[in-house]
Amino acid sequence: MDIRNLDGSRVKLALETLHAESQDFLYSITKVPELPCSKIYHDSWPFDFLRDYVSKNFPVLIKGGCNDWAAVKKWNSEYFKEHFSEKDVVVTLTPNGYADGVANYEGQDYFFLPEEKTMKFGNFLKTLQEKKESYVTYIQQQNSNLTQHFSEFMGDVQEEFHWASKAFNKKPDAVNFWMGDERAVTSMHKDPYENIYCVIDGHKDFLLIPPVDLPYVPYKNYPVKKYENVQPGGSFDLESNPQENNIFWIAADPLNGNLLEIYPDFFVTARQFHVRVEKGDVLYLPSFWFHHVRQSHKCIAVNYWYDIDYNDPKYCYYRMLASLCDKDKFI
Ligand SMILES: O=C(O)CCC(=O)C(=O)O
Repeated sequence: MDIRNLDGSRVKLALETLHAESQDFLYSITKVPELPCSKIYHDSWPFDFLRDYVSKNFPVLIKGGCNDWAAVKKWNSEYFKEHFSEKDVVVTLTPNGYADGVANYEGQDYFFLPEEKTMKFGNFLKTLQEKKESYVTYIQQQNSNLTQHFSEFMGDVQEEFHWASKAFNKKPDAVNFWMGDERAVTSMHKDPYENIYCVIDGHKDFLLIPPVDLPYVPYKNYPVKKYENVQPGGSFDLESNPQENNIFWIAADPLNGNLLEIYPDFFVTARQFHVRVEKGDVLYLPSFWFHHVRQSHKCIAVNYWYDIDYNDPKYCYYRMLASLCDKDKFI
């Protein structure tokens, strides 16, 4: 058959085949596999990790994978308050916990960027302690803020995961520090990074959807707004001219059950994996997996982003899938 004569029913059949085959051979289990941390001390672990998880683009939870770090033993609000109260930190502020997410404003949905404010670490910790209504703070910059802005913390964690660097054959591009309010939600999205995510204190709840389920993940075009002067109690201003005017973002919010009727494919057909990452655990979150994240109050985490290999056939295949679903601008 000439590719130029492909019709819509052929595309539909192809997508159904992808769902069925991946159900039988990949996603018949509904739980992210868990391994004891003893695995990562074997010489063969970088190879096993590459073979069993990276090459299959499949997540894995390593229980206690960073338990031996000084950070896990030391870091919590009290420790930071005692030692780093006067340190300047960049904090994102929102009235509802949705930084980089969709929210309704005066009857219309917008993609909201958070306000970013530099404050003393001690004052940030106070916002978490006080937990004022409609005032949600989160340290969540993803610009390697741990190595750039918290370099004095680096002695308590590893600069890289040697087994991961060996498997990916590169050093991490970014190492990020996260700490925040339990009301802060990271909305569903995906990244072109291999992600090694470590919880230092508290826990994080990840909802994961594999990249092959892109056909069932709805996107919409949203006008962008940016919060300014967010105050306890709910008042805020909006920046008049955010840098971007529009953004394509995922329209389904897993926390909003009312959307079930509008997006049944997302809620019913897409394969959803729920995984709680507890203190000392390490999650391998493969590139392009959709993820939605919530956390316990004052949760602290560190993650390592390794750039993907663009010369990997999986990448080309995801691009093709995105074109098939008319979502190619989103990859
Ligand atoms: O921890 C979070 O809130 C979000 C983490 C995330 O989206 C990421 O590491 O890519």
